[in-house]
Amino acid sequence: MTLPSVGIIMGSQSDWPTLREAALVLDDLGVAYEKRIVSAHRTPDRLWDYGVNAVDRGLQVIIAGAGGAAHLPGMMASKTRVPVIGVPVQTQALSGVDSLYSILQMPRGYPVATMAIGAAGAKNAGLMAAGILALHDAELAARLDAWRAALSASIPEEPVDE
Ligand code: RP5
Repeated sequence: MTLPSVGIIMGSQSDWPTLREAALVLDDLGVAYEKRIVSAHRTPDRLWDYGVNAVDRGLQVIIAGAGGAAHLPGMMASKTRVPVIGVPVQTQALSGVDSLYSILQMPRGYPVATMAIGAAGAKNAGLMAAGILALHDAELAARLDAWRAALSASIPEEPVDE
């Protein structure tokens, strides 16, 4: 079995429809990942264990998504030097601006690479993770280049009436 290079973690089951966008693009690119529910508030011990063991388990990138008081990405960044990509999940009350600000404004010393709010951010998190891994994986780099070229080629030159 291929050991996962990417950990996709989220604060709740309710975040999965958003974070699945990251998983889908990693599937497209042939990148092994694992997915876990790890909540900064509801399962702090699980968060601690995940962060402490991330390097030894061979994780190279962690994608962390959460909504509202979204402390998961920042707390994970405080527990491991594995790069953390944060995905602000869109919320009902504040449209995800709460999630965005919670993830974005890290104190110096403990960075989180923060994506856009919602599904687009999750998909870009997957692509960002693949780009990091592709620095040392020529076959993945070729797949990512092809993926990007296909997206570019799919964009029509002219708009049409819908
Ligand atoms: C956060 O609280 C989670 O990341 C989720 O976005 C939000 C709401 O969680 P649920 O009440 O839907 O489980 O911790």
